[in-house]
Amino acid sequence: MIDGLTSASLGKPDFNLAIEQHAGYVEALRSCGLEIEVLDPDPRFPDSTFVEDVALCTPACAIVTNPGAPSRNGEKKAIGKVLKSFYRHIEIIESPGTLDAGDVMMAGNHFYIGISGRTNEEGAAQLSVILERYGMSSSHIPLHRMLHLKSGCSYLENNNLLVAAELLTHPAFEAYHHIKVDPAEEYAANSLWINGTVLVPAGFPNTRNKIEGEGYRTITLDVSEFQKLDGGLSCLSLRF
Ligand code: CIR
Repeated sequence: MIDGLTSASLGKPDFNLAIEQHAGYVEALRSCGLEIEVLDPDPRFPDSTFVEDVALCTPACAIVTNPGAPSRNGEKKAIGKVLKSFYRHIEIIESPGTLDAGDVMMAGNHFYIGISGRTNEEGAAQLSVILERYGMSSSHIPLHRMLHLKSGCSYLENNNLLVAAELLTHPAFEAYHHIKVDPAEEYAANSLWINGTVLVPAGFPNTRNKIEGEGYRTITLDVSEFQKLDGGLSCLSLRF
């Protein structure tokens, strides 16, 4: 992972510390009641720890994506095999469509799809058609500055949206109650709701306080080594 893609200017990750932080993440998910399957490392792909990007897991089907970064595209092969043991229906996004599932936020039966440097219009359109076939709806959100849609927002269920930066005033999210993330804490916009508890990255106390102020229990996790590669809490797992 020390060779992973990054725009963060935070230096190279410390591999051993990353392993420790990852173990803490797995433990936190487990403590929220999840059953965990930890995949083998794939040294061919330095960004493959960000497993969220290569598949979208919905209640009805899994969709293997077509990751937009050339160095990550090959990650999709291995995930298809893993998902076969969990899903009867597996769909795929095909070129020229590209899609990273970090650009997809699920809110009930509706999916928001960011159009980003990784996810193009064609990829988003393919995903919308697939979702519709399984009775789910979607809308597209063009992004200007963010790596992925979920770099700037997280749905915390109960109509609560944790939201930052360019998405704060986006009309698509008007109906949600906004929990606003300060510009200095933007990284914490990627927090993770699991069975009523919210996992929040360490070092962003205002955001954690705001989330707790809405009545959620939180778990704070240090994921500094993943932040160095632009990755957040949601990116490190597929949840279904
Ligand atoms: C990348 O640039 O693809 C990785 N270094 C970070 C991916 C983060 N994933 C996510 O936001 N879902």
